[in-house]
Amino acid sequence: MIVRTLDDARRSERCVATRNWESVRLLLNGDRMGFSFHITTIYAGSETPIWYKNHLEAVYCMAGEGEVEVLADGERSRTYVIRPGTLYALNAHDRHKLRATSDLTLACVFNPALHGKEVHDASGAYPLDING
Ligand code: 9YT
Repeated sequence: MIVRTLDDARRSERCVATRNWESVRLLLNGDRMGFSFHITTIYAGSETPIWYKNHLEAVYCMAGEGEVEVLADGERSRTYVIRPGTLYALNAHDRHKLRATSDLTLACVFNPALHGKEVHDASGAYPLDING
């Protein structure tokens, strides 16, 4: 069994921060669960373009408020409000923009699992394999 706390993980290498967000990666590829599990804070006022070409992600909002705009080529974009209790799943590797009105606290699951150090590349993706 694996037992970890958010506080301990936040003080460890499992915490990765960028200009727009901080993510505490509680379960990673090395844990051999088949997915990774993160508690992510998206900072108030930020807008993050994301396009997970190599991963599927499910996101559940626990606190805060914001919106996700799904950008489909050749189609009109759609915008969904995110508030506590909302789940969105990027089941089609959907290109999207994530905006936070207030700090958003999100539980995120990635398949395949992240290795640990990933940050978005110029297109908004994470690479499939990195050392970390
Ligand atoms: C919702 C989302 O994808 N935010 C970016 C960070 C990501 N959750 C991560 O790497 O943990």
